[in-house]
Amino acid sequence: MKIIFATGNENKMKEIREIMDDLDCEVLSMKEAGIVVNVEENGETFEENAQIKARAIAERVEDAIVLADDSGLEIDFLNKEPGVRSSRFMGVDTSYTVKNQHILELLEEAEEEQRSARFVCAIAAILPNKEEKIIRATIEGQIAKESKGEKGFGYDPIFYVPEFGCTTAELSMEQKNKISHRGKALTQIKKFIIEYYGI
Ligand code: ITT
Repeated sequence: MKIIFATGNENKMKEIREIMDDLDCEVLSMKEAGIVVNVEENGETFEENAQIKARAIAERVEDAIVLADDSGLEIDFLNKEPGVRSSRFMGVDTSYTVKNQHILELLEEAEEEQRSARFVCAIAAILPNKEEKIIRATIEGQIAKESKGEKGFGYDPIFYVPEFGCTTAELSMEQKNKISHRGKALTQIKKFIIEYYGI
């Protein structure tokens, strides 16, 4: 069985491969599957955008499970921004060093109890028979006082997880996948695929 992941984000792809590693499936990125498509993510929710991406790819393939991830960071102090616009926040070409620094400045006056935030991930799955499933998962945390850690990607250096006493950029990929929004959503999708195909 082939699984095609509808993402152009190499960092997501690394996490996804690790989570799907024990499935008896070939996991391919869009690029590896030879699919070039520019999808406009104009949905208002993570679920809608995940579905838009998955459908755009599923239209172009046969006999494969198509998965898509739409994710982002909701910061309560900023009225849940950047949310679905997380990758477009301050422009897609702006570095995360700059984006993260800007967020730290926006929250400079925020007290600890005002710094709550969460990563959200919606994964859409489309089976070869076109049956669809969408799962949402989150991880709760806080916006850190300063940027820390070199691992992960995107907003990880400013996302502090109180239970671990560090940011998600300080966790190994294995540790992050156990507790993260993406890890939790994909684990549920994996169960769905296993039940469906017995693989
Ligand atoms: P695709 O649409 O091609 O999958 P993308 O990077 O544009 O790639 P999204 O539209 O889902 O993906 O945007 C998600 C953004 O949210 C991502 O670029 C990061 O900035 C942020 N994000 C999501 N998950 C994250 C994580 O685990 N750690 C840090 N930042 C994350």
